[in-house]
Amino acid sequence: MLSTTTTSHAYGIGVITVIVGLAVGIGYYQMFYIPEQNAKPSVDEHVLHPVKTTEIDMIIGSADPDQQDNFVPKLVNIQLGIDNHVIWNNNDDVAHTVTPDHRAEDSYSGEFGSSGVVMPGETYEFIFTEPHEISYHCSPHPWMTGQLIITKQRF
Ligand SMILES: [Cu+2]
Repeated sequence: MLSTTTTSHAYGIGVITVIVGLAVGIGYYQMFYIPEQNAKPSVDEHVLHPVKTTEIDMIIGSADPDQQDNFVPKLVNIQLGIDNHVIWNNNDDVAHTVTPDHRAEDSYSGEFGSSGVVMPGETYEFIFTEPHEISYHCSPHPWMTGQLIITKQRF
């Protein structure tokens, strides 16, 4: 009689353990796994960590409308998985912005463009994960313009 009670008691604990385990598992799935899946599209590791960066300089004197060069290089061809991590360096002594002519959004990295000004000596960077064609400018100095053409790897 005593041994029967012990066995059924142990069985009860086993059932409760399984139920609690399932509840924790489902809870984890709903709270963490699903939101993470929905939050960001899965992007190839080579695209998230390309072998090279693309550097664009805002050269000294860019705020002068008579100066021809400002964003250097002006037109950049970028390949996903190669050099799609783009860094703008403000080498000028004036604050500039990186502002798209038309709203541009990357489904992984979000909205393209510096949120405020890029101060002298500072940088703005963005990782493109999808093909885009983007024309951009500097908000306070609209004669400063540049263009990015982002394409899939060609080979
Ligand atoms: Cu500027």
